[in-house]
Amino acid sequence: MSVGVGGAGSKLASLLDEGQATIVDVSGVELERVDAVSKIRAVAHSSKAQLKGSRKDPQIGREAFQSIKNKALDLIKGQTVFCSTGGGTGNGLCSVILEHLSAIESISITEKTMFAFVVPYAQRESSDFVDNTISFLEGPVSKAIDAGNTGNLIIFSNKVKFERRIPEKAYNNMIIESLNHFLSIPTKGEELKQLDGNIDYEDFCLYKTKPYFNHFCQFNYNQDIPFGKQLKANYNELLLDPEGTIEALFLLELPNPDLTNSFYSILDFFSEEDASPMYSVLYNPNLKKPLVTVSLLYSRKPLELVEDYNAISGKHKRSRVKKSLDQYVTLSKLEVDLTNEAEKVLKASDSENDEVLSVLKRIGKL
Ligand SMILES: Nc1nc2c(ncn2[C@@H]2O[C@H](COP(=O)(O)OP(=O)(O)OP(=O)(O)O)[C@@H](O)[C@H]2O)c(=O)[nH]1
Ligand SMILES: [Mg+2]
Repeated sequence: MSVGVGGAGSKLASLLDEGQATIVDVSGVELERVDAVSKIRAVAHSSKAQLKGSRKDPQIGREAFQSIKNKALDLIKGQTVFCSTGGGTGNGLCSVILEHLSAIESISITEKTMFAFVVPYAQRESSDFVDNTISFLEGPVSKAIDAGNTGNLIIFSNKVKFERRIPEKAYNNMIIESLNHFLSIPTKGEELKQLDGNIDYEDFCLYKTKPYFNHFCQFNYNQDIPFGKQLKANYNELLLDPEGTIEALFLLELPNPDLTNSFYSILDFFSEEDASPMYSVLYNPNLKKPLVTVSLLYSRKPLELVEDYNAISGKHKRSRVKKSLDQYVTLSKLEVDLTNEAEKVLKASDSENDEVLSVLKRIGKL
């Protein structure tokens, strides 16, 4: 069973569990809108928040956590938690949850929680969403990775939603469909005839408890083309790209049992990557072409994680640099590469305007 926290989190959890999820929100209005077996209202100090939620302020979500502390920490054990990183409620409540998990000495495997986050697309969404996301990734998420007390962490991005103008409901369906490709791996093993390898429920559950980022994707596998090339071309566009695989698993479904040895070239690929995967090869007579479902577990340091996120929000950062330049100098007098120079400094540091200013001073433009 999954747990949805905040607006986006609640909708996604409800969709995955077909209305059987538990949802948590400070806004009573948002709780009413979503189907769930259990609805938990976290109480914020201000009455405005009870009506309108945290209004993009994670501090309000953090404060509201106190009212559900014991319930929430119990509820998430062994479950999947969904939240967006941009708003105030999901971000605030999940920040405290992650911090609590990070402070625990160790957590038993059956109590590990998998997290699925939705990050905003900075080129279209508000800069508050972006700033909240960066603090969330740099802070609570990074701490949780270091502590190793979570299960897999999955980062969905709203990039494709905005770029292709996909309605929210349809996009949420895409997210859940893609997640189900991964989650249904052990079920398929029970339904279809096994040809080679095996991933049973225990193996799969253990895999989900590893404290790494999980990138999964599914595509038709052509054994005449190198597997690595196909994998890269078919990375899941709803997720941040993976980096440096630590562990992996794959399920290969074949329309024809004669093709069984085709999985060896997938194993070759992973052995070159130094990650020996768990795998399962099944006969699926309903398919026309071989279908492979792959999951890659990888780790990121805080800075790299934010860089991954910034890679999908480059233009936004650039426009922020431009804004600070506009504020302090007359752009017409500047040389073109000034923005680049300022950007380099921005990349290497956290603070913004002061650094930009000091660079401008250094190169004699102020
Ligand atoms: N994919 C997807 N993204 C959503 C959905 N609802 C909101 N978002 C995104 O989530 C971010 C906003 O977070 P919400 O989940 O609405 O906020 P919240 O956690 O309820 O917090 P507050 O409303 O500020 O109290 C933005 O980046 C939105 O684009 C949804 O149904 N699907
Ligand atoms: Mg909300």
